[in-house]
Amino acid sequence: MERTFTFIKPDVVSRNLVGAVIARYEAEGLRVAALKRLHLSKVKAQGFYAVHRSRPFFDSLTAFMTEGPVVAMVLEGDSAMDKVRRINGATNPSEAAPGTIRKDFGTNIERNAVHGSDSLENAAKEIAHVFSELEIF
Ligand code: IDP
Ligand code: MG
Repeated sequence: MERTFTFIKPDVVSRNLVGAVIARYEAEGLRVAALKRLHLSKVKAQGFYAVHRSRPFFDSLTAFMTEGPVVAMVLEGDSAMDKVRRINGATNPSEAAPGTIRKDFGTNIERNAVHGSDSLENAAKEIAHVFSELEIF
C-alpha cells in the first residue's frame, strides 16, 4: 500500500465541487487516509511550492493557493502516487485527457483543480507538511 498527498485547490473548493473530486479518487479504489480543510498562509504555500521559487508563475501560484480554503488529503492504495497523477491529468487542463479531474474541473494551467505528489519522496514530505502521524489512519 502506497500513500500520496493531494490538495483540492481553492478553485474547486469555492465552486462546491469537493465531493465530486473525492468521488473520482474513491471510484478508482483509492482510500482517504487523512483529510483536512485549511486556509494556507502565504508562507506555508511558498514552502509547499519551494521547488518552483524561481519560476515566473511562483507569486501568482502562491496567491492562488491562498485565495481561499483548500482540502488536503492523504490517499492510500496500490500505486497511489501514479494513480492520482493519472486521475488528475496533465498540468494544463487544455492538454489533459478526457475524464481526468483537470480536464473536467480545471480552468487554466494555474487554476487546475488539484495537486498530486510527483514522487514517493515528495509525497512523504508533503504529507508531513500538513498532517501529523496521529491524523493518518
Ligand atoms: P503538476 O501540478 O502537474 O505537478 P508542476 O509543474 O509541478 O505541475 O507545477 C505546479 C503547479 O504550478 C501546477 O499544478 C499549476 O497550478 C502551476 N503551474 C505550472 N505551470 C504553470 C504555468 O506555466 N503558469 C502558471 N501556473 C503554472
Ligand atoms: Mg508538480
